[in-house]
Amino acid sequence: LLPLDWWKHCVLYQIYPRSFKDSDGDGIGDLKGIISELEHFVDAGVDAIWMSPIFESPMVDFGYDISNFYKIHYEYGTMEDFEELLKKAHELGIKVLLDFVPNHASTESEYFINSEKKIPGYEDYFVWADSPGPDPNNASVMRPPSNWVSQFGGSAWEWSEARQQFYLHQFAIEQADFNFRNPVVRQEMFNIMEFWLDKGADGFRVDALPYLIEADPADHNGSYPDDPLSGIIHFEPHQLGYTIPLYTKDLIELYDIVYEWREFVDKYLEDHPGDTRVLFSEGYANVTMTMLYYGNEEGAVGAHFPFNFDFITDLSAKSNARDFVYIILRWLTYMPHGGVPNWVFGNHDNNRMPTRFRHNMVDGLNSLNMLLPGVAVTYQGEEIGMRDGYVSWEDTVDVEACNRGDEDTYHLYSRDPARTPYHWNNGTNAGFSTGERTWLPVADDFKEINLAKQKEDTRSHYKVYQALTALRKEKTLAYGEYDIRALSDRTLYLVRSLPTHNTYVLLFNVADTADTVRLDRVPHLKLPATIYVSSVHSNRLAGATIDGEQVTLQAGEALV
Ligand code: TEU
Repeated sequence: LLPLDWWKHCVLYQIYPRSFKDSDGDGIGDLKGIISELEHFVDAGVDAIWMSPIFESPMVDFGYDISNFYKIHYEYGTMEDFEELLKKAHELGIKVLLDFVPNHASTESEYFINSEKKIPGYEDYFVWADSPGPDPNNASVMRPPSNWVSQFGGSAWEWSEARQQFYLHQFAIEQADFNFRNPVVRQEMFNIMEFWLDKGADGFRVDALPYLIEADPADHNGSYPDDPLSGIIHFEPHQLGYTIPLYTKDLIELYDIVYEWREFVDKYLEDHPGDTRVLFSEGYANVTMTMLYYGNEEGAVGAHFPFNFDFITDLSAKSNARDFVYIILRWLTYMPHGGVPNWVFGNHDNNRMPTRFRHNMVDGLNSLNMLLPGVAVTYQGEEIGMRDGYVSWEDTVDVEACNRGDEDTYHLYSRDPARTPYHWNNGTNAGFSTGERTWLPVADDFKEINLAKQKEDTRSHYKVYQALTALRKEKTLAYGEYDIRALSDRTLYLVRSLPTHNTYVLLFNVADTADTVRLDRVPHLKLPATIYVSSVHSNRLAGATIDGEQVTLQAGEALV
């Protein structure tokens, strides 16, 4: 068994810096806060962290609107802080990945300011387009070039008085889409990556890739083609869902750009022998388009892996064991040969894992994550089972919720509940900040659900998480075969086996009622079997043995 490169079997932890740990009492998380808690990752058994953007930003989309790609945002700290974070993390053996946001820049960036003024070299930095003329019903309003819709609601085109043209923004108005048909822009992306690789970053999570490139007017008689209407009649024009994003998302040309970036990183590594830097791509797309991020049939290589969001998009509390098995096998069978799989259960854009599923599934879902082959991804708080926080309309700050929702509907869109501060302990602001106000309210269940308490309790989600990350050091979990199947509508098994090594079996009842299953249907399971990990609410303790032909699992119970 050859040693695996670090990223192929790591536990990857997402930090949302604004909500992780505040060191200076302003109610906003920062780099010094992260530095002060680096030991947490060692204790939890995490191998690598990726941080949502920490770069200079007006914070319209909390860092995803970058005004300077080469600077640390002042609320988060300084370049010295970042260098210290990197150094200390590396000393502890933890890899550090940054968020690379290539699709767009803040309208307050030099790029955009210069482009709007048509400063030579910047004219075509963004997707600029003429208006087909004034609105017939309102002559003071210019008609947009096409019916394209922004992800955050409204038209994807915004009029610039200064330039007397529209610019494209697939996200907020303040996030202008770069023009990837411009070689100067393509070069600038290399420059940005090189800058952070030189600093020592171990790689990037690459943001919003499906939106990188749009239809070229040159292919459509010189104008931007309308996206087809979706046929769903209750959507208003310029509302998300009104159109099918045929000309704005998943365009085949975008993959060449991803392959170009991989080539760039691999070239960079030729001068750094023995080193590995990685690209993990982010994008919500169907399975075929997602798999193309790995590479194509012609042999081009892309991201080290595309994030797998299937547990977020295709499974929920309503799913049965067969749904789980189907969704897991779909990734593993569509994945190109030799690819590294990964599993994401939550992030800063979606409701938290225990809220989307059931509270009693936390340990089972973490067990599944850790026992499946490949990379286990954890969003901050999943290791202690943090649930969505309640954020009132008055406290809502997410641009998507504010644009698309109102007092009655904002909760359908708001990403704030998944972004409330981390629960360190039962003290002021859950130990997140000593400040009077935090940027988002702390969830009110922090006294029951917090790290300090779970470290003390004899049984807790955190202790289960630690046992699981420790188990991943076993060769079987890194190199073994997998076999996954539903034993009933409620219970699934996952077997990991490797000749001459221990076999590990996960039994997981995903339903909200108890289930009794026969163990003779689980391949490789030899009885009596020792329990390594059991969910917090299980009647069985780690160290106990299972004998007998059948076993009854409580709702949500999992046993390894
Ligand atoms: O999200 C990209 C993305 O695909 C969005 O559609 C996302 O799913 C949506 O906002 C969820 O409501 C990335 C970031 O993760 C997100 O936080 C940013 O807002 C977005 O890019 C723009 O940079």
